[in-house]
Amino acid sequence: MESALIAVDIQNDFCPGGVLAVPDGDVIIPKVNALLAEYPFSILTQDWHPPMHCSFASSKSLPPFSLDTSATPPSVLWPDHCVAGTKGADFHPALQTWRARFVLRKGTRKTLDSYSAFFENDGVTPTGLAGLLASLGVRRVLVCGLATDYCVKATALDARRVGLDVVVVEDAVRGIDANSGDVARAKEEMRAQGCTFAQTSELLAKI
Ligand code: VGL
Ligand code: ZN
Repeated sequence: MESALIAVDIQNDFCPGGVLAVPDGDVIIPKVNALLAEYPFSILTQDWHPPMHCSFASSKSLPPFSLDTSATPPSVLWPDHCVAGTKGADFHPALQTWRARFVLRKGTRKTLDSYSAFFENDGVTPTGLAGLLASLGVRRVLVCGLATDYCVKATALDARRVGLDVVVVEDAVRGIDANSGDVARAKEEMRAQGCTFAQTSELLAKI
């Protein structure tokens, strides 16, 4: 069965030193590089927002990490992050981006965020990734990257929704865990929707 690797948002702003740093976000990079070296179908996603994006707390004059209750569904407001064309939006320099087949930018519209690599946050606007994978005969995706409780979860759940087998690479994801337990709950949700979990070493051994 054809498998594709999806490496979610391994960007400076989500790594230590970035404005929305995921604890130990950079620790996964050697594992992701090893997977990229072995899986010829690979997609890097890149959170890529215009200035004044709807997910930025500053755009709504609210504090970062507060809830935007005017959005449907209510959504977390973030510090300004991954602004298109800035250093924070670049991939982490240790990520071997040259190995990847595709780069998918998401969250590029000012008024609509996109956590998932498959659909924007309205749940219906496709990014095109499902069609791309279908046209390549890909039936299974391995999901790694940042952050477990947001974009990794959304990507894994939407992959299930479009009928793909999903393996979450457990040692190659890290989460924000803004409220303690978020990561554990995200894993439970993914498991409940039929995602399986594996370690990088198992996936490399199986090739
Ligand atoms: C993400 C928050 C805001 C992520 C992206 O990549 O998980 N989280 N934008
Ligand atoms: Zn974002």
